[in-house]
Amino acid sequence: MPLEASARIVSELTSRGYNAEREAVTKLAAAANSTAALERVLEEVPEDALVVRSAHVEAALSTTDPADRTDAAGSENPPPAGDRTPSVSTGTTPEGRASTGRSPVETEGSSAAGRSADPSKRSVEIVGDMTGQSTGTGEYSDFVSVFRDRLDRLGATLRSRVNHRPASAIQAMPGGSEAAMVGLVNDIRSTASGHWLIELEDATGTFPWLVMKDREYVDLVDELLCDEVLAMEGTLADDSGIAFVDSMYFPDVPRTHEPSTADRHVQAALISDVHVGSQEFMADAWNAFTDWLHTDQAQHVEYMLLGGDMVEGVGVYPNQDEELDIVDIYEQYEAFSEHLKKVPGDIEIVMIPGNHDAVRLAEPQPGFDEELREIMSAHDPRIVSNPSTITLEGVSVLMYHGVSLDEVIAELPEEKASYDDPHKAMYHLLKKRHVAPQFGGHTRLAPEEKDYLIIDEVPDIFHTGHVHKLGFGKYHNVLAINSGCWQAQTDFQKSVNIDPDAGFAPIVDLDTLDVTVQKFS
Ligand code: D5M
Ligand code: FE
Ligand code: ZN
Repeated sequence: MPLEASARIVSELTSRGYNAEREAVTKLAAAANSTAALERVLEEVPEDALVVRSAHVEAALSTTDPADRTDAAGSENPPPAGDRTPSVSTGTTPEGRASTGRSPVETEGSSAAGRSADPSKRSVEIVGDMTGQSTGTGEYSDFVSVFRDRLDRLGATLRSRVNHRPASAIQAMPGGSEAAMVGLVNDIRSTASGHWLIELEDATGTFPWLVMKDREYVDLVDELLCDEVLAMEGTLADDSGIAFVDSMYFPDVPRTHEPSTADRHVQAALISDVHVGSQEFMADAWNAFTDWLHTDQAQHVEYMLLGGDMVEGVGVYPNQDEELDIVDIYEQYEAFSEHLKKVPGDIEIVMIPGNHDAVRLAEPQPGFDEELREIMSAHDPRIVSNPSTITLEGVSVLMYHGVSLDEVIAELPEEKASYDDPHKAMYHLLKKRHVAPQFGGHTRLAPEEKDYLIIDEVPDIFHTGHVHKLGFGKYHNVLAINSGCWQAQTDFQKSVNIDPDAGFAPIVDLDTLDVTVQKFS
């Protein structure tokens, strides 16, 4: 397909307020007089339509002069109408759709350009979304509940692995006994002699565990974060006031985890941190990306996941206003929505908010409110909470914006977590089975009755953004992928030497979980 023509069509449609399906654009681009065809479509498209679909183009072209029809139709052997891939709706509602009560996407015949996308095969299921579930009032009792829930649920697997006792019972055991405890890390201190004292807390109290500097486990101490849940096993000192650690256990992902894959070759673009409204938003790179999505090379990309920071927001960081291109938050979302319209209308979009978005900052962050959903409605994205778990054709994806990664990177040694290898920082979150273990640092937590930040089920893909660095790898067969961004280096980032990976789109094959990276900058 002539990319230039389709890019022009997409931008024309967008400027008139329409989102378009790839097939619709392909058909328009292939028309002998695509400008006239476009005008015709715009005249005929129903008034309430937000998306220009292939059927609209077909209808408009069929009523025009044959010269305006597609080149294929004018060629020597036009395919008889009956031989085309039928433009059908199968009548069956794909599973995921049924569960969300939305109507199935209109299905279209395959295009002249040979698009193989069959919308009836698509399925998006939203498994975890806490939007509308928030019960937290910010009272002290909520903090007690959320940590109790964390210890109960994350401790469950650990309790089956060690012969654990509550803190209060351990204090009463005779010196020299073997003991084990499941608890939240309350404090981590080094002792004068270079050993490590880790205080674990459970519902009955706290107990100190000593990791000797010459033990093999000492290497694990530098990856511990306050408030994470783990189990320790060891021997009580003579006075039973402390225990010497022999082993540590983490909730972790089993090494045997076997990820699910899609039954057909289909791809998802995993991106984040668009930052529309910032002077550094890279409109050219974004346009190159959305133009690419309209090409045959991207024909298998049927899903797009957006991991937060759609817009730059206002008042997120000190002096941020000096680098704003759009100062009004609603106008930022309107501009973002225009950019989203350039994404082919037949790509399913799922998005979560980030720390620059106009939702509460404390995590879990509910999905956007009605007013913002309305602004972004043209492409009809599914808007869910940060974090959320979704399933794409059987492949489960845990989406989390990633603010806690700053913390993991700050607290852990360079070789275990760094901005250059953001996926390695993600591995630690998987090992802790929690997206934001540490309370009271960078990451703000909203106490709820339930801990929505626990990684309950092992995902097949873990998708984050936030640190503006591209990186991916596998941890116990889970694909961890951090998306990079669409914002060039800001003054702040320059001052702290953050060199963002901007203008990249990692594309995941859902049938193999292989990743390819497309560069647009
Ligand atoms: O965050 C992008 C990355 O840059 C993330 O790692 C945090 C860091 N960052 C950016 N600006 C600041 C300020 N002002 N203070 C601390 N850390 C910052 P993003 O969420 O896109 O701003
Ligand atoms: Fe960001
Ligand atoms: Zn962010």
